[in-house]
Amino acid sequence: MSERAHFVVVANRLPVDRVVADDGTVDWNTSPGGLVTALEPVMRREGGAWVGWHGAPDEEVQPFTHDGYAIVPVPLSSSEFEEYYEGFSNATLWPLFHDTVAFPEFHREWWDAYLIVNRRFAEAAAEVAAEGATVWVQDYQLQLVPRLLRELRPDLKIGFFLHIPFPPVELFLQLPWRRQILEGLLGADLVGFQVAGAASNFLRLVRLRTEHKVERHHVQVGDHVCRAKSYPISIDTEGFRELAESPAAIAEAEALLSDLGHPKVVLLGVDRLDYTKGLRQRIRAVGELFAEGRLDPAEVVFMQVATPSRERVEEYRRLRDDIDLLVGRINSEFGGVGRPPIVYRHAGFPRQTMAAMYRIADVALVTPLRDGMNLVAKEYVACHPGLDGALVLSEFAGAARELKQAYLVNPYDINGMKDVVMRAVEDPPEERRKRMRALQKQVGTHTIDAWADNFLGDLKHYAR
Ligand code: ADQ
Repeated sequence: MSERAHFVVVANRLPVDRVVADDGTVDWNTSPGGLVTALEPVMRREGGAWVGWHGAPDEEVQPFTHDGYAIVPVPLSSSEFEEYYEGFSNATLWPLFHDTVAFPEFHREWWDAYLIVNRRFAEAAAEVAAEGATVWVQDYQLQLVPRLLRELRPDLKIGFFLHIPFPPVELFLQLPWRRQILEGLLGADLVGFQVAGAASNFLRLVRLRTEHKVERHHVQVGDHVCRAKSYPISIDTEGFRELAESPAAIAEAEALLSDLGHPKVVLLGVDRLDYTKGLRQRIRAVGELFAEGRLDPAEVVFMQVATPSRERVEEYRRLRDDIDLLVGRINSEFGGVGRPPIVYRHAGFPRQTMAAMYRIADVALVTPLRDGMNLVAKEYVACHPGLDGALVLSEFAGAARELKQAYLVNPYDINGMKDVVMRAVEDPPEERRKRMRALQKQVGTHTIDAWADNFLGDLKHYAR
């Protein structure tokens, strides 16, 4: 690739998936997702490049152009995939940054791989970025990149956004490589977090554990200033709304309702199958409501869909088995002869099917134990422009900071959660509509485009 890019995104994964046709020809499809949709217009406008892994270990793929911007694949070996991605990213950082809801594992070889891979990403970005370009690094897999990149290319404007929570000081300090991670992030001109509390956790750590001078949200790092602020991510609200109102989604919703036997009440859970999402607690709570007769299995169905995720990591395998067991037990005890009270699918679905499911759900149960933001909560709201529907939302999701009129729950408090679910089911329509109206307003005005514009606007302003 001869031309250099003025806007570079660096993320663990590329925004494209490889598809091989029957005749062997290779093509790349844009992977669905809000981030890609939001950043593509900026990419095209500014002559962009996306640096990331293409998803196949032990394979080199040459850079190419896709939809008007450059795709720059970074190779990973199988052992790097195991140690940098499954290991350090997903079995050390992920649980540690989510309040240690699972036990984080610390292995020195994993750290070594994390460092090597972060350096490779930084080098790839340094090579493709034009003089003075803006580079936006994404997420916990690449926290060392800002500093490594600044060392290579001090002319760049470097932004970083963390999609997951940033833990409180007491937990972060467990990390043997805590100092390197902090310095890695401080290489950026702007570090964005989902919520204000995460930015203050970070600043508090910088104050306690480094010698850099901190003043409000500024840190003086050598001759540059790093700022830490919150930028709550959102969704393509209008896109979801239109999809949910489309004839195809409406038809799909009706077919779904008929498959379910036209229940009076549909409860819905939609998650990646991850132990942070609070599935065990949620299923137990709903199971008890069925057991106690507070929900009638003849009238109420709980539909839970869970996308397969990180299936080679031990904790995730255990979770999958636990959920299968829990759902099976409840269904065998409380089901009639017709459909079971819990309809559970371990699968991913196309966006239109998601919109159909959101549409028919009278109550969405979004009850993570800890979540950076949680987009499902916002997608559900976007799909209820008619103001029907009710959102039960964990206090521990970043989204709870904005969606204050949801039915908020503490997912660790099973009895409390059961009462709130019942309230969401039984509240008079006016109360439900009042809440949904407020949620609609929030999600309607705070979209993913606004999120990207705010972050990039601030980055350009600060990094002059
Ligand atoms: P995730 O942990 O993946 O994201 P979330 O924000 O809920 O969590 O996003 C999940 C996405 O996957 C949603 O867009 C949802 O529609 C989709 N999805 C879930 N189950 C699905 C299924 N069965 N079929 C198809 N699609 C499904 C991380 C952080 C979050 C943060 C986001 C964005 O953990 O806290 O909100 O990044 O920053």
